Amino acid sequence: MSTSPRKFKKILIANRGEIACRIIWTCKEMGIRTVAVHSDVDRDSLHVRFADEAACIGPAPSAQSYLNIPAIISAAEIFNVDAIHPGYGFLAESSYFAEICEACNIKFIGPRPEVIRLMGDKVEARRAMKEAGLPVLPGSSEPVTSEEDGLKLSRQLGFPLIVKASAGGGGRGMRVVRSERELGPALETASNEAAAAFKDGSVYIERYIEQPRHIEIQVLADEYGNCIHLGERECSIQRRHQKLLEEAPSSVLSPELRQRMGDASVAACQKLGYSSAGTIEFLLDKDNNFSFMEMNTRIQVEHAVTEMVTLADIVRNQIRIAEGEPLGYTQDDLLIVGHAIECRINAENPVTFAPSPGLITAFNLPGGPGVRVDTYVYSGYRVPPFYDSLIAKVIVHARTRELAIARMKRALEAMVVEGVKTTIPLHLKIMDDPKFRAGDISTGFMEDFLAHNGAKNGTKALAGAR
Ligand code: MV4
Repeated sequence: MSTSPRKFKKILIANRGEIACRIIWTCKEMGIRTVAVHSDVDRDSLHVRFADEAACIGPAPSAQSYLNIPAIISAAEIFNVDAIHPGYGFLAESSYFAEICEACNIKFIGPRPEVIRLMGDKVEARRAMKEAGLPVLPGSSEPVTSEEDGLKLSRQLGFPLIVKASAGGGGRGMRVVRSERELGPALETASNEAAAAFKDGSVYIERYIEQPRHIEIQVLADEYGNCIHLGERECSIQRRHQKLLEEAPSSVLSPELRQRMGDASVAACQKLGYSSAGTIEFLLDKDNNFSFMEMNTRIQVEHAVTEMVTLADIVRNQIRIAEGEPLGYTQDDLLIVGHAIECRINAENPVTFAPSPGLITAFNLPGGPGVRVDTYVYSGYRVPPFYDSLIAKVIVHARTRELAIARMKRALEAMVVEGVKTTIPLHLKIMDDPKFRAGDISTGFMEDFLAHNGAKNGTKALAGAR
């Protein structure tokens, strides 16, 4: 293996919030200096205080700050950084931004721009992953451009089907179709939604899986073709395509199925020439058949549960890989120990999910054995209304799932956030839910849960939870 041609002395973090802090923590441990960038309203965020240097890159709206490529590159040039870590969201999956970094001789901490672009086009990603040996759901190999083409395809596939936006992801521009007469209108509305949201109205069709589980495999790949997986995350508990809590490992994956999904993911990444951390999302049907859904080419919010059960530092690995270091260990070096759960603490009304920005008047973090909190807020901090409402992640690790649930309950009970509403009461209710406790979950879980505990029926149960 060749020795490292690059060594980073200074990294700019092109992000905000808890993930910016998370990246800075690892940089400190690695002896790498950090540059924070921030908008006008983020001056008092912890990522600005923790970084060695900081630059204001624009006003509050992210289009003028955290998405402002010229301002970010200018800061990178002025502070003379070696690399940029994009975090998640914002520019993390912009192949254009990755290309600009490259052109400016600043290392983008992530995969090659071509791979980011490929995975951003869901029709192309399906094709590439199928070719690379991953099971994909029966469906179209090209965008569907007419009702006629759609009907032809539906006669091969049968119903139900799903129409998805090729430029989509995260659930926008999707329509489930249960009969021939629904197909035309579904193609039309999905395409219009996609055109409005992504400036690209291309849509495609797949067989629809009812109540699947969302299981994703974390991979790490270096620039020399070495690749390993760090097992799976169970991400089925979400509402409107926003994940609420994640776990590792999944209670339904046998060691044998984990190995099959992991090995297939690793082989696919090697065929793609993937490098850096990445996540392959799968749908798991009732019979535990897995199918490729999407690949995320960034670090994810929920990476922490994988870190807990593997003892890996995923950010550190991303940085080492970007420096040109070989991975340095193999699949056999990896052990998955115990069970981890992450609850996303959002500044939101736990019943209506309406954002609840404002001044945090009191804040206490839980601690004790097996508890990790990733956050960027503190008592006296004002949560701005301009960005994502995630203010903290509470992650617990314990020997078993049952112990992890007990640990999460006592951690959430010890956590104090006053001044803004949070999703803590919702998570406490989920921890007590019999189906959740039995591991009986799917992507339909939250809908059922909210029908019993949510705005319509159980408002009091949730509102009174604290
Ligand atoms: C599906 C599906 C069932 N069958 N595709 C939702 C987000 C986007 N990434 C893809 N999604 C889905 N695709 C087929 N062929 C069900 C979903 C889906 C879903 C997936 C993961 C987590 C939560 C979900 C909630 C509703 C629908």
